[in-house]
Amino acid sequence: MNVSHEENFKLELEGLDRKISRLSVSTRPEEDYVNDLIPPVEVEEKVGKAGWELSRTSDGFTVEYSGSPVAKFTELSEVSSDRVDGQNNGQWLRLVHKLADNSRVFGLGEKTGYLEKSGRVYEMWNRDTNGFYTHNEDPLYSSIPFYIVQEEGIDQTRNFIGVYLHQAERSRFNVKNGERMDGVGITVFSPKATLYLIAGEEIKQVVKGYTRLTGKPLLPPKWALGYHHSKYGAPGDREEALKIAKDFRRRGIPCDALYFDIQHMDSNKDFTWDEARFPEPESLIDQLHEMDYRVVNIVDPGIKEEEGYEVYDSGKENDVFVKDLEGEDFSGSVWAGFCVFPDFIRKDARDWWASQNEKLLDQGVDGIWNDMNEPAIFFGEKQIKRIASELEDKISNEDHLGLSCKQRLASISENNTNSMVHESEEGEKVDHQKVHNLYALYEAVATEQAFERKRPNRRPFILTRSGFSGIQKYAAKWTGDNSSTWEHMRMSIYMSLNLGLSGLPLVGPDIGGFDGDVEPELLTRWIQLGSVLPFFRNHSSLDTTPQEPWSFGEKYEDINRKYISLRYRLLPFLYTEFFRTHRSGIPVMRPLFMEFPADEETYSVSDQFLIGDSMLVAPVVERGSERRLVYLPYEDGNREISWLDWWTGNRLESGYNVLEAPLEVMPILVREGKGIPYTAPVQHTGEVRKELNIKVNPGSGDQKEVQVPIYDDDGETKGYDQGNYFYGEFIIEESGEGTALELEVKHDGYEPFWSEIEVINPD
Ligand code: MIG
Repeated sequence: MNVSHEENFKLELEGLDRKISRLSVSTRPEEDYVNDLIPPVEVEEKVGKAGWELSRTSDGFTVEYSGSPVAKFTELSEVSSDRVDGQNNGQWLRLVHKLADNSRVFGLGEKTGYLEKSGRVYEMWNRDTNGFYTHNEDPLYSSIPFYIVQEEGIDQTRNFIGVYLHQAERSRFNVKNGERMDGVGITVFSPKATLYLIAGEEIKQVVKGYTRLTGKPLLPPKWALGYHHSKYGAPGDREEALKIAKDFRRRGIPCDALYFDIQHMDSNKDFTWDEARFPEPESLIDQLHEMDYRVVNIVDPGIKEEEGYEVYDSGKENDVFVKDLEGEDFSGSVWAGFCVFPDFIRKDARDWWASQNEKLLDQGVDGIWNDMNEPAIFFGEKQIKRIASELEDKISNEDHLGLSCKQRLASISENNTNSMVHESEEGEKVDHQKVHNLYALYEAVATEQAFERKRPNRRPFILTRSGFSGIQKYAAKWTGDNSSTWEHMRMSIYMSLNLGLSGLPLVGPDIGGFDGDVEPELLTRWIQLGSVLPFFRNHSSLDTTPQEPWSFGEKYEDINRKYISLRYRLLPFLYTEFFRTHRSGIPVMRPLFMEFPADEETYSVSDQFLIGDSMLVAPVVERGSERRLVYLPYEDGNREISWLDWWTGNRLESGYNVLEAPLEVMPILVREGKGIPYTAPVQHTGEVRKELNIKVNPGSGDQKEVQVPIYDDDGETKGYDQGNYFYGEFIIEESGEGTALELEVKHDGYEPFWSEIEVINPD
């Protein structure tokens, strides 16, 4: 290992505004980084230094804002090593963001584990685990190199600092490991590091700042917030598709979207349908539309190498595929067999990809589901041939295959994208390492382009597995191949919260679990949880026990129906929250400490959460459990407030409470001073009820006024961008004379859905 020190670096600090600055650290400053393909930040550059200063210290440097330290860095070094990572021999840039002992670290995107991130190393490298993942698996499908530090601040106030590493290369974050690491160790496989520092008095401001840099989250079409149903392997044919569709309606279980996984294709080839099983797909989609369903089709990036397959031929002709080291099309094995991969980094390849996706939109498909886009490849064709011949050599020269062979075989999937070579817009070669983490992001850009061309005034729906910072502008994300275990259900809470904290709010797990057979109780508890998660899709793997809401008999079906219906009843609330998130970047699903930062106890609660700032949810995550210990936060750190039980109308007080939670109950509480707008049940988001209920908790104290925000628009078009939406706030006052309701209209560009309002105050 060979280390060069700080003196050899160029350091630059630029203030973008009062809250955000950019710190650039580089070696070989003369180098021209033409291959930087990461999308630029969205905040205008060089707004002016505005009080930001960089000062050298004996062991590093400090970033200051108007004379007060914001972040301290040490151990700036360039590490050239072949030990840091077998695949990336060469120069790693390293520095340590020093933190005080009592600091906390949050964020880092799609990560397992508790919300507070100390004690582990997290890697940014989009990766498919080839099957379900474990509780401490790392890395996973997407990369968001952004973390948030909470530290006692300079003015004795609590301070939050966000750090966004604006580099797409492989990077690692070693977070507070006792004496071994007294801060966040940042290592990036690049000769430079660009870090955005985002200061805020509250964590919300930091997340907001991060989404100013990387883009505000999309406003989903209303149907994307309904219940979605999916299974790998099903529907296997046209009849089964129609049967599932009818079953939901017949049983009165609401549902908005049905998914077609790879089984719908002809031999797993993108943009095809198996003609025998799915004749006339347009007419099938029409029929599903008539029953008020939306259809979402899976698309994998790998294109089967097969002459005569239109998509392959056209891609070949347009020369859009990623190359290998020899300059030929890179070939790797995935579901369809040996495949080639569009070079989404290039604009012409994206245009081409958009035109392929347009075919699905022409058939009437409503949403596109991007799987395998890390990209996940089982093995490269040349890679496996090389290994095979090596092994053959060994077999003929030795009588047994040793450890090195075993390791070589084990590393196949880790190394399979190593020999991919991309091309920049200027036609220069770009090493895959530099753009690996951007592959799915640029695929989403291309997919959105197809929607833009075909349905310019409609909001697109893209569901992605992989992604990078910025993906929140384009896609919803699910958390990949989990399994049907209680542990995974718990993990799905932390992971969804963590993604929200990292600027990606429209997220959710495979409800019921992907891998393995679900048990009835787990499915029900998970559907309860899903009913309030931002993205609510039931999905499971091939040949696993069916996990339809009715799969386990009436007792479970009734409870499942109740919670899927609850989802739909809550849509006025959820949709309002999504609009607010779209504007602010502050996630819909929030950890307790985001709303109650002064209440110390909230920092240790990972399995409860808030929707918006008003609804607290405490899902039951233990098998056989019929009670739930629930922590209800104090306002401002110590002010006791009342919390309204959604189901019983009882009022509880701040602190620990034990709630009855038999199988049909997932505890939900309404914060004092807040209210939740909801409607009567519907079967899909297109069905509109004219009554609006508002469940309020005016509390018992002096504060008797409740403010309830409400948003509505047509749910489909981009008209909201031109002002075609309604936004207002109900002001509800409780007094001896009864309930007074007022609607303060803040934006009046759309006729909202209700004609009757009922305030429900359980007292
Ligand atoms: O592992 O398309 O994560 O949701 O059902 C197989 C089949 C590839 C992985 C996805 C999963 C999907 C499955 N895919």
